[in-house]
Amino acid sequence: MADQPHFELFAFWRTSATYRVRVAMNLKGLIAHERIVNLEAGEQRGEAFLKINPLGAIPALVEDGFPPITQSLAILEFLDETAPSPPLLPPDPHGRARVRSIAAMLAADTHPLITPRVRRYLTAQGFDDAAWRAWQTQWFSTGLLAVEQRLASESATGVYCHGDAVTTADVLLMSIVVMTRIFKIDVPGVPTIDRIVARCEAQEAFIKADPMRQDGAPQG
Ligand SMILES: N[C@@H](CCC(=O)N[C@@H](CS)C(=O)NCC(=O)O)C(=O)O
Repeated sequence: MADQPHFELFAFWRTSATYRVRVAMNLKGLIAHERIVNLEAGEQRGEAFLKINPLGAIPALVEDGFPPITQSLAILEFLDETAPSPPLLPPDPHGRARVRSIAAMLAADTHPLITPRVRRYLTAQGFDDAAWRAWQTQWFSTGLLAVEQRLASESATGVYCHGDAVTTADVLLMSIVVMTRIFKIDVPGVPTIDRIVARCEAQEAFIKADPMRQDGAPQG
């Protein structure tokens, strides 16, 4: 796209929060030059990156001439305001509140518990691989089962999490589901989520954002 702003996205192949930005940009036909922050090498804690985000977490989106935007939900809202088509939020306040609420269940109450910084802390407290795996299973399941309960029971659920168009809630849902796959964590008993995921993952914007298709992902 010739007349879009020049964006740099601080990213890593496997991250849930970066995946959200990749999907949103794909949906809106935007591109970003990716700057790799290797989480496995601890680059998020290096002096250079801490100037971008003192929390030491990606993504960060930088538009030429502006300060970095951190926090994937803030980035999604920024993209939605500056490139409104297709919208990621419904037109009505009640619908927007519902989508933001479902998104926050995953972005605020699920994902932070399974980040590398939490793993590092728990490992230092004596967690071994099995304990970490049980921890991941616990928090992925808690978040996804709660979202399933809402999606299965609320009339606003449609083909997607909210009605029949992709919203931020679907982007967040997929960002958690792709992580369960990478970590091989099974969360059974989520038929509504399974149906929505099948719909999303048939779309180019989600396919292109698949972590396994990003630079640096393991091959084969
Ligand atoms: N709430 C933040 C979460 C950012 C975050 O935790 N990113 C992870 C990757 S998905 C990260 O960079 N973690 C580095 C670490 O935990 O050391 C957002 O939505 O952007």
